[in-house]
Amino acid sequence: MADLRRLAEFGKFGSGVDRTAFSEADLAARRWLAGRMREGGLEARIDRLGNVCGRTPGAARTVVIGSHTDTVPKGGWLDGALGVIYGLEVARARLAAGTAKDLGIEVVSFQDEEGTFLPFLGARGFCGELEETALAEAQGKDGRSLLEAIAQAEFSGAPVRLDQSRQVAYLEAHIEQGPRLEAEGRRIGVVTEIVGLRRFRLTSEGRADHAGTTPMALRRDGGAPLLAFLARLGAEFPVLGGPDTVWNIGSVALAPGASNVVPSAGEAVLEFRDGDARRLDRLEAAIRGWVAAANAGGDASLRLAPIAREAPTAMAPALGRVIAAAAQAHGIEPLWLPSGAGHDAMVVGRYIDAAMLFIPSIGGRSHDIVEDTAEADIVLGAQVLSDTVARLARRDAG
Ligand code: HGY
Ligand code: MN
Ligand code: MN
Repeated sequence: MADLRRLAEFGKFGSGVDRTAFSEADLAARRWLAGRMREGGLEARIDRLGNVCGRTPGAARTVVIGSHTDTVPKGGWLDGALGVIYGLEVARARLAAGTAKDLGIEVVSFQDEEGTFLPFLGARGFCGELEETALAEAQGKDGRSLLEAIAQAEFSGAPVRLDQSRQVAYLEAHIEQGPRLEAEGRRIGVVTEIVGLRRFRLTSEGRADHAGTTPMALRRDGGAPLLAFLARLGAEFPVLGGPDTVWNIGSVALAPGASNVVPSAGEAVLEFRDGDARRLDRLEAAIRGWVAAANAGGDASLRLAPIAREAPTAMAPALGRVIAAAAQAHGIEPLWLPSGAGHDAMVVGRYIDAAMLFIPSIGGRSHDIVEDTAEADIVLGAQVLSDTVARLARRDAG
């Protein structure tokens, strides 16, 4: 709890934190974390991308316990931080008990899970699926390119990488960030799958003109077609989507952004998520069709550029059952549920067995400074994760 609270001081923003990837607060938090790992007896490093890894020395086989310490703007104190500090605590506990030499721990804080520059940057680098072109194209919201941010951070540790000859599993604990555990009175969740996601940048171009003198028929409004598209999305997605489809228009901007200037351009960022990849395909086909139809009329010039595309990812059922058994040993019947939020586990889980443990979020709130979880639930989650590793160690030895 002390380490979680200390981590929340980096980028503190009211009751939450603002610690977006590669911000000063994020870099300071990563350096602090590496120091805390070393103080706990782990071998720690920070790689060029900003991934922090601490490894208990000596074991031939390890479990990777990870999550992220970057946050969304004005986010909560537990999203990501919880899973990383759990990993640190489990590693220290195993070192203290002398069990870390049987099955070691690699604790990882992945960089930019939240996509300030590139969603799942660190987890992708870990899995070896980052292409230099993607790195070179990524831009942050603070005006820097990703490559500039990486260069300014000056991290130079050896790459934190997947190694299936050593790493037997990936575990990620996280707050649920939704209402289900609380509503059903359950203290532990085991994730079945992480839903798929598609995210796009929609841009439109027009021409700036005087908003008072230019007749409507002569305008090339850079905002109106974009807003019409967004209105159509709001009207048609409830019909096209399934019962669990969610969508979000998270950012909209018009340039130059003055009441008396016809917009010269517009930009929006939108995303939708569902556990069914075919449904995601249908929704994508629909919005591509709307763009084509709007542009065919000749008045609009809309462009849709993909930013992120994540397939739904199943967690390893056998590994989930180990978490469930560890919870049951505490007298807790866990709830099996899908995750509507993306997690580093959805990238790593494509390569090695991965499982996620959830603990409740008060009021289901997250991605906001009000995000919180009862301390007793935070502590219970750490115990269940620690017991999960102990069970894996017995299985590994047997
Ligand atoms: O966007 C997400 O689902 C996650 O919080 N990164
Ligand atoms: Mn998040
Ligand atoms: Mn998270």
